[in-house]
Amino acid sequence: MHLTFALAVAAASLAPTAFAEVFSLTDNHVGKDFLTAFTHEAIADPTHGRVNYVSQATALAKNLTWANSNTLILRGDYKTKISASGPGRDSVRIKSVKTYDKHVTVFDIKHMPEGCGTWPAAWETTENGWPNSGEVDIEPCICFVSGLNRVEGVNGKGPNQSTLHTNAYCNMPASRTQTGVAVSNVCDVVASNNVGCSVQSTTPNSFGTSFNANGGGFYGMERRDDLVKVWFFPRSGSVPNDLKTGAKSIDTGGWGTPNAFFPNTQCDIGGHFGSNNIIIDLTFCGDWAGIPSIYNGAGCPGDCATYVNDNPSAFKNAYWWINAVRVYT
Ligand SMILES: *[C@@H]1O[C@H](CO)[C@@H](O)[C@H](O)[C@H]1NC(C)=O
Ligand SMILES: CC(=O)N[C@H]1CO[C@H](CO)[C@@H](O)[C@@H]1O
Repeated sequence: MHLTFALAVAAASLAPTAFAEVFSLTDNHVGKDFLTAFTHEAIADPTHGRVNYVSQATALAKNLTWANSNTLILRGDYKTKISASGPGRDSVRIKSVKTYDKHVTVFDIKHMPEGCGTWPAAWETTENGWPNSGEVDIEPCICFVSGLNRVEGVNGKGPNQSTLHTNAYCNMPASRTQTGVAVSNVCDVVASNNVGCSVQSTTPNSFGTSFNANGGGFYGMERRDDLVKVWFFPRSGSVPNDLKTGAKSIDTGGWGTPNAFFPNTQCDIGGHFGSNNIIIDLTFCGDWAGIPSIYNGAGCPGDCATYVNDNPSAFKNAYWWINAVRVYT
């Protein structure tokens, strides 16, 4: 290409937004499509929750997974009292068959699991033979919907947050352009005692009961070799049109300042994350939501595992209602 022409084209394409990042729709997961494009992982929960992840056949038979042409529901059991000696409450964890490197994932979610002890998450990781290899207990994670359900009206911080979990040598700069508030800037799970580098959303209605009451919303996550960005848009607010409508092509340059921005200034993002699967799950208690100071600090009663075992009806609203998961590359 002639240099002057190339510069002119570059200048023209830069005109509408200074940092246009255009991606094309590759996978549009809606309704029954999830039953073939994702697998149910009937595994022991690596985060040690009070959960019994079941197979797809069991999930369909027990109506924990339900899909029609435009809706996917994933839920925890809310009918059965659980024996304290068993593995935990039945629930589901699904994983995309395909893996992705540079891409944008859009979640259109109408409802997420709520209630004390629930720990819902939508995230991406490279399982890499894990957990069967038995060696790796670190999941390098881009967790973009993850949080703690609190009792309405309980004071305190989030934590409704986006987090990177990595192996060694990955830090985030203290100052960066994002609307959320950085909680920790050390992404290495060993150095951060399994916390990772998380950014708490300051957008109201981004999680739990208030998210659900508001009709849910849209999460977008852009991953490139040099950065990860996460946006959240409440359904009732102003939502970028391409993201909202499932357009064939999207431009994250038009989505404004992200909630969370993870640059590569002190972290080789491309080197830390491989080809990722998308995972959606619902666990109970476990390594984070079950920590007594966190569980009780959220206004939840007694001991998390006992509460989950003994109170099935408390989990009636412990379900995901997913309109779509779209992947752009
Ligand atoms: C299964 O779950 C779906 C979605 O929540 C619900 O509409 C349906 O009534 C349930 N079916 C049965 C038999 O409970
Ligand atoms: C729904 C919810 O819990 N939102 C909270 C997310 O975290 C911020 C603090 O950063 C709170 O202000 C929100 O209320």
